[in-house]
Amino acid sequence: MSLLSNLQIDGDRLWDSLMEMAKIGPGVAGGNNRQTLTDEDGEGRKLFQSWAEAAGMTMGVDTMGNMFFTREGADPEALPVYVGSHLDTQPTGGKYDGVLGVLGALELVRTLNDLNIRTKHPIVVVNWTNEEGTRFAPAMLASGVFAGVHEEAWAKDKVDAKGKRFGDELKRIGWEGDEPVGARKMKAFFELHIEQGPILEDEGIDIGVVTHGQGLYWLEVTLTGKESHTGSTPMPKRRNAGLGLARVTELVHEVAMDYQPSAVGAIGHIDVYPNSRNIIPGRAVFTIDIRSPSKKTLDEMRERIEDGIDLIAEALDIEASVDEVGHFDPVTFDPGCVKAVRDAAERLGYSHTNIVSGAGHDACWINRIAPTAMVMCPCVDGLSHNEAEEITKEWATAGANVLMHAVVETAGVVE
Ligand code: HGY
Ligand code: MN
Ligand code: MN
Repeated sequence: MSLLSNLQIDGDRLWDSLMEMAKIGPGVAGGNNRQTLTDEDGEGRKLFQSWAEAAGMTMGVDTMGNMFFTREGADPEALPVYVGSHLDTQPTGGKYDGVLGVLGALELVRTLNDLNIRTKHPIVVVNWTNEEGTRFAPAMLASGVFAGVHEEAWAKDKVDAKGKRFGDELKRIGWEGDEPVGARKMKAFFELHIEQGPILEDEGIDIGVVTHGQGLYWLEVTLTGKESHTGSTPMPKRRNAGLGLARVTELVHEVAMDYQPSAVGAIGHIDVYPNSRNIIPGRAVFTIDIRSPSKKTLDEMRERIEDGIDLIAEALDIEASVDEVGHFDPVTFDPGCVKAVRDAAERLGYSHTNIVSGAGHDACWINRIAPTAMVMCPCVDGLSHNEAEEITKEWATAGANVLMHAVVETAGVVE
């Protein structure tokens, strides 16, 4: 690698691409609302395709809309090194969550082109469909199908809040490809992502070497009571699903607090019916999001919460049902790929530390079928899933440099 020890990406070009992509599906407060399979997602895909093809790569799209751009290697038979992330955003998302990983991968190819560097293994840049899981649950849906965790038909039947079906929306925006999903084989997969937490910035560290990812459950709860008049229904006669929601919200928080410092728990998605000022809520539908780096803790939390929901339902004379709508166990990334990331950070002189990913990523599923690792860069105040999400050009550049070195190291340079 001595030949390439000072190999560096063009940070200005990466930053310009990030700002260009951020113009598509703007939010209302400076971030993005480019939710999966919307017209804005389709537009972002087209822009990314134009850039990737301008960088001499050829596109393949699978039946889940996952986009793959190949930069040929000297040995076409050699398994490619895949690198990428996701372009879809939360409804009040930032400009960098996922996008930095896709455009950082594009930038490394642009840099190799500039310097006429050939690798032995091909390099494939990826945009995974529906990483966020906000419009169609669960998160990391298309990478999950690719990794054989979900059935394609099951995924395509997922519907959004308006009853629109994933498969129909994918067709509607014109991004249902013909490649069988999961047919592609990988030598390795690397993903660059913002930390989405405060550790790197607080400790003044440039690079997170992601050794593990915490596990997650998404539990959709339906509490059914009885609509009735908020004025004339005596308190003892109420069957208040809204009160049940409040108590479960507190329960989730308390259980998570019992497993500090690492466990987390919250309820982010909430629908209350009929949501009228003077009707006692008859139904509450909401999703519990609990996570922990320990499978034992995660399962214990789930059990305690489900038992607690039963007690709350009984006390309030309401019915409760719990559906698992998302789950993955804690992930240990490939030591060889993790070492390539750490060696790259060292070679480039960046401060770095091992870190466990708090958020889920496509890499968590791909890790099941190919050696995988992630690179993280800091984000301002650790904030993400908020339109105010911010990073610096220096952080983006450092992350993309480490990503490039790890990928090139793994793909092998042809002298
Ligand atoms: O939920 C997650 O961790 C990811 O942002 N989809
Ligand atoms: Mn993400
Ligand atoms: Mn996200």
